[in-house]
Amino acid sequence: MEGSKLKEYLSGLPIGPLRYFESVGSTNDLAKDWIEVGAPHFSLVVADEQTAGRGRNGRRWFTPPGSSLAFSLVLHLEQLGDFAVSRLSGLGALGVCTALQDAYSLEACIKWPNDVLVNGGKLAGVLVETAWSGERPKSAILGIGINVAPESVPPDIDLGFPATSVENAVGKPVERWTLLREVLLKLVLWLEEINSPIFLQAWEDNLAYQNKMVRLSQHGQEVYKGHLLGLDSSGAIRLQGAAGIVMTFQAGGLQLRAVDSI
Ligand code: BT5
Repeated sequence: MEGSKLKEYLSGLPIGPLRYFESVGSTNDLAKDWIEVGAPHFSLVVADEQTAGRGRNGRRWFTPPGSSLAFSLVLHLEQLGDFAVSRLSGLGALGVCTALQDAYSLEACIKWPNDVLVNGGKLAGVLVETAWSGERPKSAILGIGINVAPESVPPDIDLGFPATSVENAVGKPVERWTLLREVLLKLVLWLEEINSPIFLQAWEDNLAYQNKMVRLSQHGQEVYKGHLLGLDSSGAIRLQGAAGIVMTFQAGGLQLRAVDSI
């Protein structure tokens, strides 16, 4: 039922085939399995519920049924340009952020590298994984989770950062398949620009904490503290630390926090 409704909502979009599941471990795993047997570029896996949804570095991503968006897009790397691989988490975050801005009038922003925030709360996360063919990366899996209804927000005890949902922010019910359509439309548009300076500028313009003091940490240990200057061409973050030294960091397992919110 939901599957055929979803097909209707997504009809006419320039994307590949769709697979919809009531409940899965992780949509990224199903996308990976599908790649093994020839998933075309822009194939889409959508699930109502994930029982083993994951974030970066083995962290968990909460996707209870009936309240969230959880989906994975298959992108074949030979179809993308030179810069694309390092910009894909930016693509996911920018797609969600600009869909929320343009279709729902929300003041959404991106907490580098992969979170979308509204009113200081995280309502979406992006997980990019790679499928290999022998020694070479062949495809990317762009996994996106969005909290739509308030029930999708995990209990505080599970969180290292405040969370919210699209409905909390909008103040009324939001049809999740309409939101998915809006996000996919943005992803298609931004993917066309992914190798251009326009993309990088948009990603940078939408960053949270610009010119603010932020802290990067890994496994709870501070790695660097400085003013957030922006991004380099690969999407690495540039911070100006004490004594004016500018350092650049790739996302890896790093977590970013505004210093005054710790
Ligand atoms: C992320 O990781 O934010 C990436 C999340 C990607 C989820 C999608 S859903 C479709 C696809 N299939 C998957 O299995 N994954 C992708 P990270 O930055 O590591 O954040 C994870 C942290 O966010 C957790 O440790 C929790 O503290 C918090 N968290 C978990 N679920 C959340 C939720 N629903 N809303 C807000 N925060 C959450």
